[in-house]
Amino acid sequence: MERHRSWAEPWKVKVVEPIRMLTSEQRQEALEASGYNTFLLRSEEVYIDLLTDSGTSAMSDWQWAGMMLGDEAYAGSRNFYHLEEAIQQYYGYHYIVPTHQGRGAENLLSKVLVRPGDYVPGNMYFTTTRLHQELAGGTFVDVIVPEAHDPTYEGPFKGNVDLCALEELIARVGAERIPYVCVAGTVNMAGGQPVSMTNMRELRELTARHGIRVMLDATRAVENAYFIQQREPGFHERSVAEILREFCSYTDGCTMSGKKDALVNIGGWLALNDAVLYEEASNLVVVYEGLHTYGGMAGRDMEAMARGIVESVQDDHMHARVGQVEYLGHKLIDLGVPIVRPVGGHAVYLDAKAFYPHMTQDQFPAQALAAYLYADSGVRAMERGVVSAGRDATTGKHHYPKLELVRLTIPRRVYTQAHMDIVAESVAAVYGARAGASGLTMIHEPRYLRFFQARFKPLHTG
Ligand code: P61
Repeated sequence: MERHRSWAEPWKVKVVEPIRMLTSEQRQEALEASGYNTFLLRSEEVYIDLLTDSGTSAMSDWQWAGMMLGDEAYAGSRNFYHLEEAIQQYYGYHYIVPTHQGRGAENLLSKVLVRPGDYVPGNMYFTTTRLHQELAGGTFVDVIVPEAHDPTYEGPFKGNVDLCALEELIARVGAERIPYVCVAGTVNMAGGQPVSMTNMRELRELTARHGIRVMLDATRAVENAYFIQQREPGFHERSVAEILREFCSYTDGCTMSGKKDALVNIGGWLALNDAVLYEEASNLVVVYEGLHTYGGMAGRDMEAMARGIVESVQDDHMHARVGQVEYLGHKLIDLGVPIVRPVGGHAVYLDAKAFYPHMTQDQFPAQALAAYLYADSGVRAMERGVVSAGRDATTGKHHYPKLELVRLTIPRRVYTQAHMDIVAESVAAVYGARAGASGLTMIHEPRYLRFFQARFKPLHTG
């Protein structure tokens, strides 16, 4: 492609789904009925849905065609073997255990490897990942580079593992208490920030010296590979597919939510290179998910995911996908709105602390900001701050993350540039009205993953 020209998505639209914006009064009512939690809105009440990129992508005609080729046999479906081949070819792992989605794989991995009293270092927590580690008796330890916690710092690889912090942990607790290092690329809670290939190579070298495994959260590893291609010296001429293969080669297995990179509405997997661990996981999967050749998915779902993997590693797809996120991010930067820098792979993250410096974190500024945004335009976003961080498993106190963010998550191949413009206008309007904004108080707090179902009310009305 000629670099000086504008670029566009490498597809055209074949099927459309109507959307509509409710009136301002209706949106206010919906917000109250949902306890100021965007997870509790009905999707029909939403105009532009940027809650998540999980399971919300548009499938291609080739994927839909594959849905008609579902082999719905209970055991040994041909679609499982297609999926297995695609994962082996593009990610490079030997053994595949299918699961209904990412957390199913996290459950299996934690049950197989984490023992009470263990420590699981990771490049920033992720909600479901950490919970499964804790439920298995482990303690998560954050070993991401410190700049990941600074929304204004413009580093190319803010998802990197802090190798010194990891060395210190190993020295403190002993390698035998660390079943694996959990590396996510990109890092969701840090703003969709990538990990460099250099960091992965060094991590591999360090952990090999101590006999510690590395497990990848591969949910957005293709987006991570795209950033390596764009930002890391020596990778510009290599394809996203090649980079992904090398990246995974420094790890011993992965958990995967196919609902993101792999362009499907449901599905996931656990991949392992070790035959003994695989034996155990493929036995456990029949307890929690389904037989080891479907793991909770229909045959057609596995076919769609096998095809989605092939499409996801195409350079032009990734260019358009991340390009759209960057388009929205740079538009907001130009409007003077504080966002996490640099712009991430799957979402633009608003810095709620910078929006509302007059609120304490106990007033849930990001939760409030997501509510104001919905009230303004029907755009649905997600809180990624103190509510998402939950409580410390031992002390029971709130975690107070440095990042108090609202995530505007872009589904793949779903919205147009015009939708992004509408979103930017609405965010700018909410930013303009920031001085008059007030916080929330939590009136219902579920025990696990509270952010999904918690309810709030305004601290002040009017
Ligand atoms: C998301 F608010 N992500 O970003 P599952 N690892 C990673 C993920 O991003 C991920 C999973 C594992 C979602 C859905 C979601 O706190 C939340 O297929 C890096 O969702 O089980 C999921 O994969 C788990 C939203 C999950 C959340 C947890 O929107």
